[in-house]
Amino acid sequence: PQTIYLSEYKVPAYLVDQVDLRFELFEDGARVHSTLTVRRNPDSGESAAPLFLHGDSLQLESVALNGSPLRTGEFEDRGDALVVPSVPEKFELQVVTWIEPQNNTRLEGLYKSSGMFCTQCEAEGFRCITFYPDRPDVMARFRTRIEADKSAYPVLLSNGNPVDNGELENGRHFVTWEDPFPKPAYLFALVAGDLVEKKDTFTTCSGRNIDLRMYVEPRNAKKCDFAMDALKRSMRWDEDVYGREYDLDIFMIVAVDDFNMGAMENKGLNIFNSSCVLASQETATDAAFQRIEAIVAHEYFHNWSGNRVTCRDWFQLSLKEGFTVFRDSQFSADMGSPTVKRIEDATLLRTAQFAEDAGPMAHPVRPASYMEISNFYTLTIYEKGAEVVRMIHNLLGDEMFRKGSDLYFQRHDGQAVTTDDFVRAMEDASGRDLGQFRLWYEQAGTPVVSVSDEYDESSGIYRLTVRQSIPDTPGQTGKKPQHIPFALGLLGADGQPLPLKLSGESGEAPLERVLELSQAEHCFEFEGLSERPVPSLLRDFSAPVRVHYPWTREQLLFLMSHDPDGFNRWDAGQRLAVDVIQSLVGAPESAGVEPRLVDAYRSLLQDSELDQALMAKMLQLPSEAYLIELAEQADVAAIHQAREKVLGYLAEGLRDELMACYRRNVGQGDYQLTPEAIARRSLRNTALGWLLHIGDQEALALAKEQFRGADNMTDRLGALRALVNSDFAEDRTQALEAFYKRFSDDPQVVELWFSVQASSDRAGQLPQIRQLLDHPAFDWKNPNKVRSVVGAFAAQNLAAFHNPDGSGYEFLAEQVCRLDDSNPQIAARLVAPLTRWRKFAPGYSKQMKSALERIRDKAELSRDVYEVVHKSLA
Ligand code: B3K
Ligand code: ZN
Repeated sequence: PQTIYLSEYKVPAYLVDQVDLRFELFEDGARVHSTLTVRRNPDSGESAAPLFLHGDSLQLESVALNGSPLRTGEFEDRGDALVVPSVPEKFELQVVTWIEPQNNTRLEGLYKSSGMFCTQCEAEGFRCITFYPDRPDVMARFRTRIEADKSAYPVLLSNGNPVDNGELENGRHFVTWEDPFPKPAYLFALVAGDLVEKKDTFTTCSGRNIDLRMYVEPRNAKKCDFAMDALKRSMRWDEDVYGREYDLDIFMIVAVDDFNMGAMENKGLNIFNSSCVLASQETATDAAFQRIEAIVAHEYFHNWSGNRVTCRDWFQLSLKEGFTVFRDSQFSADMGSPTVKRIEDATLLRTAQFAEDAGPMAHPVRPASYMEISNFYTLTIYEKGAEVVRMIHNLLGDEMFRKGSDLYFQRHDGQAVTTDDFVRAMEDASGRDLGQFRLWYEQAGTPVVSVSDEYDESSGIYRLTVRQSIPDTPGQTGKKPQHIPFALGLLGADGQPLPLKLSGESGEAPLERVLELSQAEHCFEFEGLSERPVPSLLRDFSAPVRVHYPWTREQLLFLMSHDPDGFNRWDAGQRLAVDVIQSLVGAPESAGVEPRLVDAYRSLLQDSELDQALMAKMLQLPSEAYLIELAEQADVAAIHQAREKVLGYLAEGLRDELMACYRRNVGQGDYQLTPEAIARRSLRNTALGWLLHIGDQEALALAKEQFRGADNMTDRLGALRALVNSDFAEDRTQALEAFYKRFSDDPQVVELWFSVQASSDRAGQLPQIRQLLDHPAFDWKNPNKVRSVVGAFAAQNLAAFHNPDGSGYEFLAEQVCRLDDSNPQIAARLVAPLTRWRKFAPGYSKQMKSALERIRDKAELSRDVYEVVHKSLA
């Protein structure tokens, strides 16, 4: 496959002003009539360039230019492109293609999902529908007429506003849609199906009434309310916080079962993976509700950050994704607990994005090259990209940042632009120089910030030396220092915050400050300190970096109970737990667990003043995945054992406190989704899980009771998970059977049922995983099912996946090869756990590598899998 380079970007030779589409949908295929109004791009130097249109898996039926059919020789059908060597300055091109949505298993372009037609065009799916300049800097107005059998497909949807409809012969009908906003083809969408309609309305800040619609299969009609409300909250929030009003008269959301990703922001017609939009108290966990709220908001926010202002090319993907993830994280923080949201975001970043940034697929937030763009919808583009925008926000402050975003939207409305344009708008609005800051977009790798300190009692000066370094990544060495906002505070022995007065400063000293790092090394001198302070570093995770400081366990225990920064309070607990677990990795069985850890968790459990949502987070031990990420040469079995040992020791030592915590937090009153109620459920289910982990009989009885009597999925699944991860084998089997029986007709709950087993080292050993693949509810064509078994096994059931005999790797290689033919995007994502082979102890890494080689040697590897496997082996 070919590599595409940012440095080779050229403006399009031709622009499209108008696209007229007519879809004839049938059971054995679809005919697509396209009329493009094209003109030569005045900004392109090439005057006699051929017209080049992308295509993929299309059967060309006819081409005409200004109404005259083109003859052989006047155009070239290259399979992946249609080329017309000679065209006038301005013209109309008519192209008719035939496609087979019913056989489309890649789920790109137009395909069928449980009997309905739907589309996914980002990034390059539109070329699977018709020949087109399928690049985001070509923006056109779309008019779309859909024709289909009326009884099978009563609902026909596309972007924009409906402008016409009517009856046709043979029981067919049509609807025509017109989207007044010019857009790139990746935002095109079409849906046809037998769907029920949920209606609502929203009045915008300027008083316009917007029709809100959700379209779902009839069996899901009762699962729409939460998403609809979340949509209205998002619309209001974007007006209040960013001054962004919705622009069409109608906004639609459709749920489909077969979808490669979470959801898609098509203009006016968002399409969602069912699991990211449908929810009810009985079937969705708290985590699912929160995910749905965040994704509904994310897709809605794209209407401005992505659709009105879009990307010039796919190297700029983080322009819309990083900014929109930042926006949705602000929204979620406002809707719930800001500290908990920050903890969750940082956990994902530190566990998964740092791992990506340290692996063979590491790339900058604005990559310089790619083979397959689908492989670049990554944690780096999304999550690190959001952190980069967050840092700009923190450097500029709320008000200047808002001025910058206003300028960005106003200056670039209707344009396809670059991350540099975004930064420039922020600079122009605020007057700040973000020159060095731009390196965050260009350099890959996670900066390491190493801090050392000394205190001079006689002068009262505390000296902090801060060094940054950025590790080499594939194709990038010798990196320059970056601009890092580094928030910190200093605590006195009594737990009080101390003033941060830099030498030579006058006036009142703040109790917290953001140091701006720009050089490889800085030395900061704080004066007027009568005691040696304990530093609280990188507060609220002010930059996506690794911080190294030689904290003692004493200091971590102190910060865990005294740091006024909630994030760092949690982080101190994590660092302490990591330190304790790491010291036991590979240690003899007789090695003891740090007793102060039990004491710390005991005070936590007894702290009635602590925010319960924070407490719930603080009780979670660092995950195996995070411990692996932190290790030099990960020995998975040893890490697993050490973590289990600590968990068992804590649960034994805190048995009574955990039982009390459970009883204190059992359900009272109605199911609510407030941070407090969510925290209570989290606390009781954590307590239950720990107690079952040590085989507590009383807890077993409570778990069974909760499992049977729960009025919501969080508690039912919490009890199920605790049972599944316990050694009560018989109760585990019974609960799994009962759960399946109860929910077998709900695909989303069945996915939960699959993943609870696949991610458990008790219920998810390889032979059991193979049985799940043979289960009648499993379906290779449905990405959610594949993710809930194969994905959960490889990413969450680490002890089983990394079985020292290599069977887990072999298994994954086998499934990747199987999926590569039907759905390359999903196959390429599943490879990820193997790509980190260099990170593991030799016994593991050798076998991981040979599993990768097995995939590499498969015949006719897709471009998606090819890129990931070859880069990982390089
Ligand atoms: N923009 C889409 C992602 C599409 C991915 C296509 N491979 C979802 C989102 O980020 O909102
Ligand atoms: Zn997005």
